[in-house]
Formats: sequence, C-alpha cells, structure tokens
Amino acid sequence: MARIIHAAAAQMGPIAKSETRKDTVRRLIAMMREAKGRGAELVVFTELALTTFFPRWLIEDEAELDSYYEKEMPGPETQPLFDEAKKLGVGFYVSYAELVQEGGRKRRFNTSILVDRSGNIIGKYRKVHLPGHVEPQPGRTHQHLEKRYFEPGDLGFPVFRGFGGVMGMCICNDRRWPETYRVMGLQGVEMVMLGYNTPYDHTGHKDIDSLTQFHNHLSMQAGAYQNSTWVIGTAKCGVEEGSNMVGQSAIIAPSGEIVAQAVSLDDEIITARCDLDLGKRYRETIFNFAKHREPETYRLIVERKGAVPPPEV
Ligand code: CDT
Repeated sequence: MARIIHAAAAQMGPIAKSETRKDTVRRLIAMMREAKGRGAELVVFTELALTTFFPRWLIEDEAELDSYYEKEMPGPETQPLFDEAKKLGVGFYVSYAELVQEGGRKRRFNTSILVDRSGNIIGKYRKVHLPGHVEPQPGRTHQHLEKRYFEPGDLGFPVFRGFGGVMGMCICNDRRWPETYRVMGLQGVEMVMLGYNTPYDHTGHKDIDSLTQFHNHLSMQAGAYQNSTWVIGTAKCGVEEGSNMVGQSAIIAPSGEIVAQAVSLDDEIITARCDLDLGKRYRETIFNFAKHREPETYRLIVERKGAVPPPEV
C-alpha cells in the first residue's frame, strides 16, 4: 500500500512589528483550516512564524528582546493552534524563538517542533547553522543578528517516526548545507520540513543576491534528490518592515522536482500528495548509501587534506 502524506506548505506574507501573537496565531489557524479543507493532514509553517523577523534590528533592551521568545510551548497564546490541530486532526511543523533557563542562565534557540494529529509534540529541532552577525554591520538598512540572538542548536539533526514515515526538520539557512540533509539521509529520512525568512539582500553583493531565488530552490532540490527525500520549504515573504523577502515556497519530490509552488508573496497554501515510497527508487538504486558511499575514502581525504590550506595561485 502506498504511503501517502497529504501535506501543505503554509506560506506567510509579512508579519508587522505591531502584530500581536494572538493575531498571528489567528492567521496560522486560518491557513490550517484551509489546508485541512483541501485534504492536508500535515501543515508546514515558516521560520519564526509567531513574530516579525526581529533579528533585523539591534535590540538592546532585554525585556523587549525577551518578548519575541516563547518561554513554553504550547503557551497561553499558542495553545489555540494546538487545540485547532487536534480538532481538525492535522499535524504541523512550526518554528519559533525559544527561551529556556538552563544552568542558571538564559539560553536562546531558533527552534522548530513537529506536532502530530492529536496535538502532541513528537519532535524538536534547534537551528544549527546561524547566519549573519553578532554585531550590527555599518551601512546596512536591515541587520541579520541571528548570531547575537541565538546559540547554535544542540540537538543535532534527529529524525522522528510520524505520519507513517521518517520525518526530519531544519530551519532556513540549514537548507543551504549538504550536511543538513545528509545527516538525516543517513538516518533514512523521508520528508524534511523547513521554514525560511530570506531577504533578497542577504549577502550584500548584488551579483549574488540577484540569484537568491535560484539558490533557494537549488539548495532544496539538491538536498531532496541527493538524499531520496521529500522536502517542504515554506517562506515568510513579501516586504516586512521594509525588508524584501523571497517567497517561492515549494514541495519537492525525491526526484528533485518541484510538485507544488507558491506564486504570491502573501499567506498562501500549496498542497501535494506525497508518496513516501517514491524515495525508495532512489535509495535503492543511484543513492544506495550502503552500496555506493565511500565513507572510508572521504575520511582519508579529509584527514590528509582537510587541515592543509589550498595551494597558492
Ligand atoms: N533566516 C535565515 O537563515 N536566512 C538566511 C539569509 C540571511 S544571511 C545573512 C538564509 O540562508 O536564507
């Protein structure tokens, strides 16, 4: 019997700084209802889906900074999303800023969770690859201070059994790194869910930035194909507080083909019936890791050359 997950990417348009958690959760619930109406049983929301993308500002007041973080999940403002998921029988992925007290200090992570159709959290991930800077960069209209506001995730890239398959998560910049998908691929991942907030001016070099849309899909399509997995990438997009962010949310098959793509820069649901067994064809042939990978060779190459600087040109 085919193993189908009817999945949705719930792309989000801008979230204004003035928008409350209550307003935002209401938007997420409306999209969850629409996704369910279109047959979806799993909804993938975006990165830091509960607030505006606050790392674009230098925030020196600690109470103000803390206000962007969740101290519990679900908390009073996010509980309605869990209640609705349970009522509809729909699972979801969502990313948010997480604040925990550990070892007598505050720890901050860019986190995502996977929630099953009964409203229970079945997986948690903390973003490993943090882009941007610790200190504000002179001359930039919008900062990208993720390195200031988060620690690198300490949970690795775990996979979770759920929705009849092997599920994995990552967040935004993680999607550009082959290691992200490969670590999950080595654990047999069948669907990778991710949210992203990608400003068009993210490198500050116009020639590279003009390829932002190409690189967005390139990373996710390569990750899917090379690891025989579905990838669902969901954007927060449009012009948010003056920052112009890419859309193009996509559902990508293990072939690397895009099977559904958002066309707006606003709240938009896209769906696809994802056959998890499609990945098998690749996993058992061209990307049969057990047969064709050469980990010992990779290790020797890295050991001999890894620490040696490249020759001068
Ligand atoms: N949110 C996030 O990770 N965005 C990065 C772009 C910012 S780089 C300063 C991304 O890789 O899309």
